[in-house]
Amino acid sequence: MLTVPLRETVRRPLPSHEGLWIVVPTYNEVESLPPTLAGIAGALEAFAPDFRILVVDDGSPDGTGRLADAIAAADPRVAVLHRGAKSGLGDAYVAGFTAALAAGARRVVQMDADGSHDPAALPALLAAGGDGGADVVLGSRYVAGGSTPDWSLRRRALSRGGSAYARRVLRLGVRDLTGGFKAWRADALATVLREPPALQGYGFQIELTYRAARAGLAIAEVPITFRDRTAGESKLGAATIREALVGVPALRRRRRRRRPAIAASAPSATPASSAARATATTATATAS
Ligand SMILES: Nc1nc2c(ncn2[C@@H]2O[C@H](COP(=O)(O)OP(=O)(O)O)[C@@H](O)[C@H]2O)c(=O)[nH]1
Ligand SMILES: [Mg+2]
Repeated sequence: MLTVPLRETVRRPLPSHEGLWIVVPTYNEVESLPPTLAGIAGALEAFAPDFRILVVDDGSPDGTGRLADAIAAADPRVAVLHRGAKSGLGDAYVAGFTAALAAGARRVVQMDADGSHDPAALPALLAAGGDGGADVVLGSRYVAGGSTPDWSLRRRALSRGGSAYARRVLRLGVRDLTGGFKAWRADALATVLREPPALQGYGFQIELTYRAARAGLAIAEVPITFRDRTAGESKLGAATIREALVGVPALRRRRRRRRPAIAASAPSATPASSAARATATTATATAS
């Protein structure tokens, strides 16, 4: 049994599982969470039935955390990480990723709880990665076959523009940089988490993919259909967009400043187990 190392996390042992973990962050998703969890279980039943789901809840006032506990009590494949307060999507993901890696994850999928990320795409995401496949697979709205059918032209232009901006500033070939439906090999995820990420919302999604590209990891994009949530409200608002606009150029500047240290110390590939230990240690150190 391993204990989640972050200070703001309720200290609870997370049962170890050396396999697939799906990390689902929640803030006020009481209506959306049950169908999302059921959808994940249904989609993986035939393809990868030995999975675990980690819900990372930031003390949702609407009771999402309590509901997740009730679901977890009835289903041993579901675990819940409770954080004391909402401190951003990036922080929630780092806590969830760290816990999943410490529990022995070999593959980690990140996905939203609000129904926008269709669990039916999980087999395709997983099939494109892992042994013999890419290190990180992105569910992509902006490759052939991907779509956002519920969005207005304005919303599409904003999202596409956001990805195009980050692609140009960071000189990446990836089409969908702001999405949050990704499947990671554990060692790749540990590599990008070696240092605490700087950004939280859309910027966090961009930052991790940028780090993967800089580390020389193989990135694949598979098409997804991104639907609008049907319940609850979006938590990623204008402030998150502003953070990304300012923060993305800073990612390049930060990298230029750190280049000598990175070149001297970082191997391009790290075994999963030692990388996971390094990540857990980093989280402990930064939280204390
Ligand atoms: N734990 C946690 N989850 C969050 C936070 N912000 C957003 N989320 C979750 O992250 C996912 C994506 O957020 P959402 O509001 O749907 O973003 P949008 O789709 O870009 O509007 C959803 O499952 C949210 O509940 C946060 O600060 N903490
Ligand atoms: Mg959403």
